[in-house]
Amino acid sequence: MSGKITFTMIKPGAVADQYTGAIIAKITEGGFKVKALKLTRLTKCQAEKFYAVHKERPFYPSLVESMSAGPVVAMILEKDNAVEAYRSFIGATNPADAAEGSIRKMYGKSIEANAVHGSDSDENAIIETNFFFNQQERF
Ligand code: FUP
Repeated sequence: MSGKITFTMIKPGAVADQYTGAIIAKITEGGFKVKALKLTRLTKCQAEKFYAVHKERPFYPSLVESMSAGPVVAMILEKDNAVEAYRSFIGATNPADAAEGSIRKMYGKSIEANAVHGSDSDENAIIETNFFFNQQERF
């Protein structure tokens, strides 16, 4: 049985480009309910931890740099089968390959600056929500 919760982050590039409002509107129109939300900034050390699974990859240093370059909007989203539903909603990792009308196609600039993060499993959704939110910040 798939979980009802996923974690997303509007990445620094999209926040800097003032896409926050449009992206949140699209997410809610897509039937995802916002259960927690904050504007915050990852330290370099937090970005390294968040993307630790990619630490041997050539793009890791640049990814860590860009993810800690400015504020992000972190959210917990609720929907049936949330992880899979949200990943399909935001589109492929590379905006160039993402479906027309998807968030990454509309607001992503490159595979690294791809507008939003979405958890890739129920297990990671729990880890990632705990990374950003305490119980009092969830509704
Ligand atoms: P996704 O789950 O769609 O976010 O994609 P991945 O887990 O494959 O990638 C994690 C992050 O690494 C994404 F933010 C995109 C970034 N990335 C690059 O910057 N370069 C690459 O070649 C692949 C991924």
